[in-house]
Amino acid sequence: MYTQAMDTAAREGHASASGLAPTEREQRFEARIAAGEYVEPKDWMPDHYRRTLVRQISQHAHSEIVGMLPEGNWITRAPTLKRKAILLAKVQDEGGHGLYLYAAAETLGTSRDEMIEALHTGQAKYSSIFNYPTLTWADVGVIGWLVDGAAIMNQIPLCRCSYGPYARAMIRVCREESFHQRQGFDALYAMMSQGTQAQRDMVQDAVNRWWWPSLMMFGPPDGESTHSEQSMRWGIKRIGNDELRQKFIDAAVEQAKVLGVDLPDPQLKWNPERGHHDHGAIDWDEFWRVVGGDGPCNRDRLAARVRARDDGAWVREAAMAHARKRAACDAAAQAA
Ligand code: FAQ
Repeated sequence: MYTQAMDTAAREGHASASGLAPTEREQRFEARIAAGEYVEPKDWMPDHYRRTLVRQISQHAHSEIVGMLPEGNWITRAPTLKRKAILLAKVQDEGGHGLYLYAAAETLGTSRDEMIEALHTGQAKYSSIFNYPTLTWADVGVIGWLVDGAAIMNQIPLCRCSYGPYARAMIRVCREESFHQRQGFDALYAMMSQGTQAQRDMVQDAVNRWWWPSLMMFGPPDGESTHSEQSMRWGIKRIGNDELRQKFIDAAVEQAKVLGVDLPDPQLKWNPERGHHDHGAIDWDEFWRVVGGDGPCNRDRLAARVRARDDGAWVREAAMAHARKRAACDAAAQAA
């Protein structure tokens, strides 16, 4: 799907061999960005642009992979065959998204092994949201409705990201995420409209627990965001953290009315002057605590990923041994 461009050193050498002074190269690069052109793997790009993309895309990939764990916890306990089949497909999709994204990041000259090592040693981040537990079946529906809903809101603008492989990966990811959001809403709607009082209470409890962490998915307020300004200038991010969060809140309020659930924010109120909903204060201390590794499930999530890699080592070794044997057989057949 992607051109693998692991030849960073050669490319830098080629660029200086072109005789252009770095500033001229940078000006050309900035002009391409300003003209809305895509940057492709073999194009010259500033190191900082490359590093910013590897950071964001790899963190995004890690989020998809770690994000399989909270819902995966419910595959064996889904209430019906239909819900189980949907959940299996969804969790598999998230794994696929992780793989497209690792492939997109690899085009920038960083191997998947390096990125996974950075995740497992705690140097790379993944979305804070996946450090919360899925206590009931309603949590699975709420992840679809709110977490995938927030992910889509954040990811639609990434389809216009200035880096071509990331933008193209996001188009496919967003199509699948909208199915994910719909299935979550549908599961909740079934419980709210046809369920028992206990089921409706379970949905409300899940919404109460996931609402605020979902708002944190958009990152810190713009004023405290380390990367937003530069990433917006480079067309990596098209819309700031605060604006996206506000769009998500406005959409979710209407959806909550259809579902018949309350959002756990007494200050949530339509403001006709702003044309948006005002909302209560987000607990940024909690956000930074979770991002820093001290959320309810951080240790479990990382331990599960490390264990999966260790347990899968024999499969990778067997696949490599099989590939070597196959290549030797093919070579022998050709020589005969
Ligand atoms: N969690 O300067 P900014 C999904 C970090 S996919 C953890 O504003 P930036 C699908 C940030 O990295 C969900 N860390 O950063 C699914 C930076 O630290 P660094 C993931 C966070 O990059 C659904 C520092 O704070 N989506 O849900 C978070 O400009 C259901 C300062 O922040 C993406 O990754 C956070 N929430 O903006 C799967 C989308 N927020 O790197 C399974 C792509 C911020 O300097 C089930 N990413 N930080 O060490 C983005 O759009 C951006 O990276 C933001 C952050 C908006 C997340």
